[in-house]
Amino acid sequence: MNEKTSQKDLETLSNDKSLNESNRRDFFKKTAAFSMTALAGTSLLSATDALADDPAIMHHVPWGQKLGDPVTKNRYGIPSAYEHNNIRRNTKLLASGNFQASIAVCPLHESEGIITPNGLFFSRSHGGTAHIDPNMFRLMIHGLVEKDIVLTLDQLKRYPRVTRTHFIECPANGGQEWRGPQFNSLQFAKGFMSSAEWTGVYIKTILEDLGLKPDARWMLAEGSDNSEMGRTIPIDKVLDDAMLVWGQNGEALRPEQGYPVRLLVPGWEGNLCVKWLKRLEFASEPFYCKEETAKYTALKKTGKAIQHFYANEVNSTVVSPSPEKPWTDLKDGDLIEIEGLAWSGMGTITGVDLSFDGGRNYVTAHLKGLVLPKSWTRWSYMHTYKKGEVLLLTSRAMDDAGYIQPTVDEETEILGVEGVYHRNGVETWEVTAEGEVNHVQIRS
Ligand SMILES: Nc1nc2c(c(=O)[nH]1)N[C@H]1C(S)=C(S)[C@@H](COP(=O)(O)O)O[C@H]1N2
Ligand SMILES: [Mo]
Repeated sequence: MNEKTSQKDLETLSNDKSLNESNRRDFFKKTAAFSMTALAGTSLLSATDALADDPAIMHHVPWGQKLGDPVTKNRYGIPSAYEHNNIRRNTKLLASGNFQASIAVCPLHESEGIITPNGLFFSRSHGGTAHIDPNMFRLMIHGLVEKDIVLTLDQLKRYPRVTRTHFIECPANGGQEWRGPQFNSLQFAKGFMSSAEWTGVYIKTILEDLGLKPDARWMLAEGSDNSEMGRTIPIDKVLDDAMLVWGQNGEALRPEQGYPVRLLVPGWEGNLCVKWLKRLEFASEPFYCKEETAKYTALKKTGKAIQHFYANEVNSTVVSPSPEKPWTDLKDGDLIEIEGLAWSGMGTITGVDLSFDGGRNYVTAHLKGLVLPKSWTRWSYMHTYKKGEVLLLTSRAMDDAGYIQPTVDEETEILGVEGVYHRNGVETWEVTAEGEVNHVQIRS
């Protein structure tokens, strides 16, 4: 079909009003049948009649009147220009002095499903993003192993690979909000995390090959970036499910995620997932005495601190509505889907409750799609909107380790408000009479 004939055919089609109208009637008939069976008579879109004279359906649309771009235009595809607002964001408030040692938060309000596109993955680095030539990559594995080794990337990739879906969450996610809401934004309040399908090798597989000495109790992982970040991880976790990963959502890791290889410690604090990895050392003692290593502690109300604080506890948030996705366009009687995410670094999400009154009463939400261990789990609840209603939307998740998210009071009773890390008390969005959504904190 050449340009002329296709154009002519399309013109004939779009000028034939009767054809268009009968197509539309068919469409509405089908839609009506769907909503009656699936939604038992309630109206999903009370405003469907607004489509009747819509020029976008009545007239020949501009993008159909000429040939589109050749498929070779973007050899590496990019999102539609209309999606330009779906971006990572930064603020001076979160930058430690400059935008190299900084954080770029994930646009969770635009997230779909349980995977973050690589270009939107939350990024935290203490010394900026390093760009490493994969030919220059070396990984040294030494200490309490039978055989010390220095691997190239190709050698590392010869180990049998596994692919797993896990989130990475900075333990400071929500850490600004101990005393109350700081950000009227889902992206800034909860966006210190993202999720991907990671490909790499279990460290236990490498250790079976090299031989781990029986007195090895700790593993130090060190990065080659400007911050040379080092973290110490107990051997039980290393031998359970820690991985060295080079694949992120079906392609190589992004530079911001530690290209070419990072450590992945599923479910545990994001800072342990050392990026731009260069060294693993096994030892009988933890490495805290060494200057280059650090660990995050949590100061309790009693003045004592929790020293070993690794897994990210069960957590959840409402994604839609949110301050960025308000309900200002809804009409009375509209059926609307409330969606959210739940996650736990200790296991698999077993359920999510949703409250409309700030946590006094709860209904059961429905878990959608894949429900995987140490992964984001998407949940949903269908709600009939009443114009002018004022709601306090609070979600509460549970995991198969037996934990349930605490109330804000339960959490601060134990941990006080001086800390930064491991906040997992329930989060609340206030929906105003106008459908605006605000971040609030409910204390009893
Ligand atoms: N080498 C190195 N690894 C690092 C960091 C770093 O600054 N340097 N930041 C850590 C922190 S604090 C977090 S929360 C995670 C963030 O991973 P991401 O940037 O892929 O989201 O990486 C961790 N790994
Ligand atoms: Mo972090």
